[in-house]
Amino acid sequence: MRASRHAIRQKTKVRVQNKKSADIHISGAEGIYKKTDIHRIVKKYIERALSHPKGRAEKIIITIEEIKQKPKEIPSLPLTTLSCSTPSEGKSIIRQLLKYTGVSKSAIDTAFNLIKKDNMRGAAVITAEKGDRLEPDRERGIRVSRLGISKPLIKTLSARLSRYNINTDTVKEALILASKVASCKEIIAELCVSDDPYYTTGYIASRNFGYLRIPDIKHRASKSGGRAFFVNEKANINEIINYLERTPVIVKEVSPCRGVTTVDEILNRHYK
Ligand code: PML
Repeated sequence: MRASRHAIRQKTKVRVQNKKSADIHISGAEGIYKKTDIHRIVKKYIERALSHPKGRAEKIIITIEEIKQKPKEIPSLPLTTLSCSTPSEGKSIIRQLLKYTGVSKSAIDTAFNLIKKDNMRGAAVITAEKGDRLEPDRERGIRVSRLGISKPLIKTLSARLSRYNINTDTVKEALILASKVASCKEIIAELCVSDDPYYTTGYIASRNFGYLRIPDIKHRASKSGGRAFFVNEKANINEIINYLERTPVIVKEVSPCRGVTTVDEILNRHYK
């Protein structure tokens, strides 16, 4: 589901480059479901688009596609929340962690500059060393699609997140998406800041340290946000796009979810 509203009507200051970018993204949702669940899920998606904190959607596009290929099965990334209380602390945590995964300062700067703007659509693909962007259509970016979690496991995940009071669709959907992204061999790490002005928790994720939530990564009411995938210098962008946008992937195992910890504890656990 993709829900949007027209920029001009909302009187929101956006950089209108062409007709396509005149729409403000309100909400997006994806999933792999059994046929019998379709009606329930479509209703849930429509309700979400019509009552979103970013505003009521004026256009809702729902695509339902039969998947013939057996989905690839992956585990979810282990989830932890980092102790962080200001955007500048969040940025410094991100720099520290990404440095350990081999992402250069210039690649991180490219990602922060993109996320700072409030008109980013899909994810950017950035090479970890030189900081070059690889997506063929920079305005559209990459849209991670065909992903889900098996029905019995959604209950397991909900129960684990409930222990830390974070059992929300936003956390579950972001974790499932990050788990698919991390299962792409060419991707070293992901950085995500929500474009929802009222959602100030972001994350960084990688196969090395899992899914690390970063509270207060941006100031409240800030419209900036976006996703960046850091990849090997010689990564094949077509293979990445084919995997992220078209290969069905389903979470078949839930990894541990932990409470709040510090960045030093993560670095000690994974890199010392
Ligand atoms: C989004 O807006 O969908 C991104 C949310 C990222 C963080 C989710 C979390 O709280 O873990």
